[in-house]
Amino acid sequence: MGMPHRNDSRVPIKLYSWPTTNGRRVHIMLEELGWPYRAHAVNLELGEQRSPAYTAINPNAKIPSIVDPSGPSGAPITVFESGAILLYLAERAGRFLSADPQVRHETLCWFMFQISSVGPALGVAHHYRYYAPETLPYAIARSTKEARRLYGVMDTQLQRTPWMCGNEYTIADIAAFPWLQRSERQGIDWGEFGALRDWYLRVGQRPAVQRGLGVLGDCLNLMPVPSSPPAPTSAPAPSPSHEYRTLSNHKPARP
Ligand SMILES: N[C@@H](CCC(=O)N[C@@H](CS)C(=O)NCC(=O)O)C(=O)O
Repeated sequence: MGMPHRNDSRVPIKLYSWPTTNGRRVHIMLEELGWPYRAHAVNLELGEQRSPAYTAINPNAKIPSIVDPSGPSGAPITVFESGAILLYLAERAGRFLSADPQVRHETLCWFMFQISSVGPALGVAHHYRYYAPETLPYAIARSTKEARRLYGVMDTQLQRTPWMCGNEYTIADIAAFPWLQRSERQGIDWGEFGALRDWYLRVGQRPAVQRGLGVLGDCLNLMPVPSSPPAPTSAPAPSPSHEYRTLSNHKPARP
């Protein structure tokens, strides 16, 4: 039996996130669904992801997470890991993942490829090329080679199909898009990947994707720049009045 669809569109989902690649996967999905949600900023620059209040939601101390007050059994459910969240929302909505068993499993191959290969590998290239405090030629060469190989796998697929898996836009497309937004930090020349570039431009034109990219976007401008990176063990205690700063100027999606 499949997951019961979520019919109670009056109850907003709580989103705990920050405008990063993995966060944006979920921001885009929520905007695609058009369900009401409330976005709570977990300020990664201040180490809020390591606060006890947040690790009670996500024991892995990373964004994104959601709390759906109206879970499949009617009780609230907490879901963390961007892949698990996309799958949860797709199943609750009956959208962006076909119910046809053959198509569903073909789509899950491309979805899992995004979650387990593309995201982590592009993240590593991004790190060594952009954030590493020292230049490590071997790490840069190896991670860039793998990033280019993965772009090639996606480009070959998109020469055959309009979307990441077949004729429909699915969670495999949503999982991929935000990571490819950082191509310049991954050593990628889009000229080598024409079919993927066309797909990228098509996804980027979707109104829900554009709205998703704006979710919590003001955080990056409003946030105070800390003088030094937060120490791993000294996360700030959550404020007693509200555990997460909810941006007053963030407008939740329309139901
Ligand atoms: N596998 C996790 C990865 C999540 C992740 O790495 N999130 C990053 C932001 S994109 C994060 O929270 N970083 C903060 C930290 O590592 O302390 C997912 O897909 O949700």
